[in-house]
Amino acid sequence: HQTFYLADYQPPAYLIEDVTLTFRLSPRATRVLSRIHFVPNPDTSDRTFFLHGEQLTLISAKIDGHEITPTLTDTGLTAEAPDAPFTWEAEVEISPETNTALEGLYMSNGMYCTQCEAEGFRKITYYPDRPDVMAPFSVRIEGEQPILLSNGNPTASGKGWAEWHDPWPKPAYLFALVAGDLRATTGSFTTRSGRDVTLNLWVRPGDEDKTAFGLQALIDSMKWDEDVYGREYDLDLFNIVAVSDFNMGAMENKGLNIFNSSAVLASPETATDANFERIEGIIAHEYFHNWTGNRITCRDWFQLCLKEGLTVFRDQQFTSDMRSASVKRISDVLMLRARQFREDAGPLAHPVRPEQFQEINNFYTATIYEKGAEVIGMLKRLVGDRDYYRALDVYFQRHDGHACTIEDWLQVFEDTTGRDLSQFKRWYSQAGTPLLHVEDSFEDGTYTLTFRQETRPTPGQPDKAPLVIPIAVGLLSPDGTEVVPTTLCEMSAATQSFTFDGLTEKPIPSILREFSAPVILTRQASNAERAFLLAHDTDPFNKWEAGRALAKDVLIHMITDGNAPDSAYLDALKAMVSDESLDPAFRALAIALPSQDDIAQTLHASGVVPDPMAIHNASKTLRQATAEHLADILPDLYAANQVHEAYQPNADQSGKRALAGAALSLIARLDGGKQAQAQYDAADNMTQQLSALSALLLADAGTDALAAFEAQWKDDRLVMDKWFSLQVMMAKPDDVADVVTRLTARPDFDMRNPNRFRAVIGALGGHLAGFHHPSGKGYELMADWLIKLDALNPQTTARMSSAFDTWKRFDEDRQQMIRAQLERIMARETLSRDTSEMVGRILA
Ligand code: HT7
Ligand code: ZN
Repeated sequence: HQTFYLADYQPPAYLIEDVTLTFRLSPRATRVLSRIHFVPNPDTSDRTFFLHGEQLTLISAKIDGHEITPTLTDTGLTAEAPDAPFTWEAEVEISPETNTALEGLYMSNGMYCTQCEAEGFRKITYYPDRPDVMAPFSVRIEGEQPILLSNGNPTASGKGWAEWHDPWPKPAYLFALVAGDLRATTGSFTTRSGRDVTLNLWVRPGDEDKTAFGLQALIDSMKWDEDVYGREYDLDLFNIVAVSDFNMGAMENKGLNIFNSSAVLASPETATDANFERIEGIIAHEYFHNWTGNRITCRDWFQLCLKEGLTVFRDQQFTSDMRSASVKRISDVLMLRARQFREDAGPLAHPVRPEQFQEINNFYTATIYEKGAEVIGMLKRLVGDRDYYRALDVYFQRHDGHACTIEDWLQVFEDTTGRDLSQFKRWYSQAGTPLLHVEDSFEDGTYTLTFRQETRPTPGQPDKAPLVIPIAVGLLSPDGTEVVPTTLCEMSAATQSFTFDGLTEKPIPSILREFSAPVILTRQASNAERAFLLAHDTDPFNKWEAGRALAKDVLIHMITDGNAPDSAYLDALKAMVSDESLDPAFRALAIALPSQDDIAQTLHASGVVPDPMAIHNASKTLRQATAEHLADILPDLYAANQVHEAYQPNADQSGKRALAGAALSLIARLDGGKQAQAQYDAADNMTQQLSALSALLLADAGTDALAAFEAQWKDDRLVMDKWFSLQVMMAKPDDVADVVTRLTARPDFDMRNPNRFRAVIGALGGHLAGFHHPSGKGYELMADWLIKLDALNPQTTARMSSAFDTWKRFDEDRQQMIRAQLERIMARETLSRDTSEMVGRILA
C-alpha cells in the first residue's frame, strides 16, 4: 500500500469556484451528477488534472460540454484539462445499500446518510477530495423519503425533491446528505448579533423522547462559544441527525451534523449520567468545529490536530464550565493515561502531527485528539489566559476561510505574544511521553527542585530533544498550610533547577498541579507523603493523584511482593471518603481503583512483566479489603448520597449517584447483592439500574436481573448494547471467551452495527485478564472477529486491532500466541489497507 508523506505536500493544480450536485437516490443504483467550475490555481504551475474516485461507476464525463474519456485507475481519474477556467460535468453510479464500510453514501435502517471525513467523498463522486480545496456547494436530492437534508440552507423543495445551498466554502469532507423518514425536535437560538437560528434534532420515529437533552446541550454550546471565544453561528439552520450505524461518535458536517445515536439520544430511563455527560461533550465538540475545523480547516490530513486538538481543548473547557472543573480534569487525565500514554508507549506511537500514513483513518487517535488538546493547554498556560484569547482572535481573523497548518497556528501566537515557539513546536513532531525525574534539596531556607526530562525512543524516532514543559508547583509546610501557592516552572533544558527562597523548613512539594503537562512524573514519594498530600493538598488534581499513587503502590506491592492490603491506605481512603467537605463526584473518583491496564502499564514501565491474572486477583482482593474496612460507613455513605428530587443529569446529582454507586458495589461484596437487588427493583433511571445490575453481577447474583433487563429493553438497541457489554466486562477471566461466544451467537448480535460490535468485542479487548487468558482463547476470538469484520468495515476493524498493541509487555508465551494471531490476520489476502497498516505497525 502507498505511503503518504507530509514532506510531499503540493498545492492543488485547480481550485473550485462552485459545485452543484444532483442525487437520484436508489438503494443499489444511486446516480450522482456533478457540475464543477474549476479554475487554475495561481499558486502553482502544475496543471495535472486528477480527481479522486473510488468504487464509482462512471457513466459520463464532460469538460466544457464536450464528452471526454478520462483515464481511470483504482484511486481516481486523470484527463486533459485547459489551463483556464472550465466546467466539469460527470455522472456516476454508486450502491449505498451494499456499502457496509459506512464511508461515503450508505444506508442505515432504510435511511440514506453520508460520512465523508476523511476521504469518503471520493466514494460519492469524482472530486479533488483534499481539504485545501474549498468550495460553496449547491445540492439537489431526488428521493421518495419524506425528509431530504444537506448542508447549508434549504432553497426549494417539492414532492420527492429538495434543494440546498451552502454559501460557506468547504472541503468535500464536510459534505453531508441525509434522506429518510425522520422526526424533528425543534428549538431556536438567537445569536448575539441577532440572527435567529432554527435548531432541529432529527431522529427515527419513536426516539422523539430522547432529544431534549441534546438540543439543550446545543443551545448551551452556542452560547458558550459566543461568551468565551466570541464565535457566532453563521447559518439560519442547524440540523443534527441521529444514525444507528456509525463508525465514530459524530461528524461536524457544515450545518448538518450527523451523530451516532449513542452520542445524542438520551432519556433518564435509557441513558446513564456518564452517557449524558458524553453527549453534552460531543454535541459541544461538533458544534465548536464550526469555527475550529470548518471555517478554518486543515491544509492536509497531517494537520489533523489543528482542528481536533483545539476542538477537544475547547470541549473540555466547556464541560469544565458546565460541570466541575477539577472532576473534569481528573477524568480527562484518566482517559489520557489510559489511551494516549498507552499508545505513546507502544508500537503505534506517533507525533501529534504525524509525518506519514497509509490510511488517514488510522490517525484519529488519542495522540492527535487528547495529546493535541494537552499541547494547546500547555500553550495557554505558558502565554497566560489573556494572550491566549488575544491570539485566538487573531487566528480567527487571519485564517477565516482558509486551510491551515500548525505553522500558521504557532505563528499567530508568536506574533501576538512575541514568544519564540520553535522549541515548543517539538511537541508536535516528537512522539513519546516524557518522563520527568525530580530531585529536591533544602538548605538555608532555600528549597530546590531539580527536574530531568527523558523521552524514550519511539518507532522511527530513536533520539529525542528536550521539550518545553510547564510544571505547576505548590509547596506545603509540614503542618499542612500552603507556603508557596501554585507557581509555574518553565522547563526547557534537559535538566533544570528551580529554587524557592525564604522558607523556614523543608516543604512538601505538590508537583505538576492540574496535570500541567502530559508527562510521567517518576518521583517515588513515600506513602506518608502521599497520604499527607491526599489530606492537605489544595490542588484537587494533585489531591486525587496522591490517593491514586497510594492505591497503585499498594496494588503493585500486593502483586510483586505478595503483600496484604495496606491498612494505612485503607485508613486514608476511609478518611477521604467520609470527608463531606469534598464533592461526592471527587470522592467517587478517588474511591475507584486504578484500572488493571494501568497497573500492567506501570509494571511494564518499571521492568516487571505483568501477569494479568495476578493483577486481576490483587484488584479483587483490595476491593474486598476496602469493602470490609469501610463496612461501618458504607450504609450511611450510600444513604447520604441518594437523590430524592426528580432525576436531572447535572453534575450535582450525578456526583451523588456515582458515589452511591461506588458504595453499592462495595456493599455487594459484603451482603451478596441484597442492597443491589433492592436498588435494581426500585430504579427509575438507567444510572441506578445499571449500577445495581453491575453490583449484582459482581456478587454472582445477577441472573434474574439480567433476564429482567433483557425483557424490559430488548427493543432498545442502545440500552441492549449496555447489556451486552456489561456481561463481558463483569465475566470471570476463565469465562470471558465463553460469554463472548454465547453473545455473538445471538440473532441480535449484528456485527454490521459498530456499536453492537464494540459492545461485545471491544469489551473483550478491555478485559485484561480475560483477553490475556493463558489459554490464548481471548486472542483467537479477537482475531476471528477482526478478520470477519474487516471484510465489511475496515475502519472499525483497524481501530479495534489496537487491542493487541500492548503485546510486547507480556511474557514469551503470550507474545508468541499474539504474534501468531497477528500473523494470521496479516496473511489474509484481501485484508484492507486500514487493518494491514495497523497490524503491520503493531507487529513491527
Ligand atoms: N471529525 C470527525 C472525525 C471522523 C469521523 C467521524 C465519524 C465517522 C468517521 C469519521 N472519521 C473521522 C469527528 C470529530 O472529531 O468530531
Ligand atoms: Zn473533532
